[in-house]
Amino acid sequence: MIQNSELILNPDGSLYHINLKPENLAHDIIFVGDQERVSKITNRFDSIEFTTQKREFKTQTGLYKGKRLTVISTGIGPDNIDIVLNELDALVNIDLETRQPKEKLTKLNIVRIGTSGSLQKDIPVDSFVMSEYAIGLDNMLRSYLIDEVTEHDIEAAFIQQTDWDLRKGRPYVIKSGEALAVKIFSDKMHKGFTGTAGGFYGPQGRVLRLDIQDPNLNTKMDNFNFKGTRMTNLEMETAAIYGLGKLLGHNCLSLNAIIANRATGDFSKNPYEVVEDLIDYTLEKLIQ
Ligand code: R1P
Repeated sequence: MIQNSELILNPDGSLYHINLKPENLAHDIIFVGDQERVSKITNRFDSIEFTTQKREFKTQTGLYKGKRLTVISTGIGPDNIDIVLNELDALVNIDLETRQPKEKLTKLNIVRIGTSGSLQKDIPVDSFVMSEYAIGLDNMLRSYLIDEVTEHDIEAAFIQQTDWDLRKGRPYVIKSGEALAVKIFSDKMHKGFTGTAGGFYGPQGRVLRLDIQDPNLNTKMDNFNFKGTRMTNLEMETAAIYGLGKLLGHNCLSLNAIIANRATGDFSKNPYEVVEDLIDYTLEKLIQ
């Protein structure tokens, strides 16, 4: 039995941070970072059956062209992904009455619709990237037993090519699940190798007033190449979603609208429009 201190429920029986009960959740789920993006997606729904919000975690469940979907905002960063994915998994794979894991695994389909900065000139602003691989530079996943789900060769090449200082922790590489990638990929997207940073400024090489540990890290990441695979973009959630999703047995895929290009210095003239386009694209793919 999982103790009350470990699996925390609110007085109404919902999960502690996400405020959801099992009946509030569809098994096809869209993650967004920004809580304002939830209604941008559900505005397109035929109907909304449920809405809740606690802190940055806003959730709406409803029907889009007859398909039941849940949209949830995770806020920023891998630490929030740890909360959201564990609590969503508990909703379907732990009996909240007996506090025991269920015998039969329920797999969730989870697609992130995010925003990101490109590292490569030929992946311009206003394009879409589907992360085929993600590299976590953040350490969150290393609290779990991850050796079975990580890509050791790419990890080792990254550490060697970027001269990565292991005092910052050991980066981990995770491949996306096949099932959703096959369903959602098209020639409208770039396949990507996405870096997930544990912060926005120093961890992504931005210098404001503080010197950073490796001022050349971004150039090294731009030039990283493993058997033709280049790093395409940087954001703050994908590797954590892929890692926890694999460990817990869910199908996860991360899509990013490119709103900045760190190689050219460009920023999208209309970042909202490219996100709207990615929302339309993803919803149509999900109902096929
Ligand atoms: C940083 O501004 C945030 O934007 C990106 C990063 O991953 C980080 O969460 O994604 P979202 O727009 O999905 O939040």
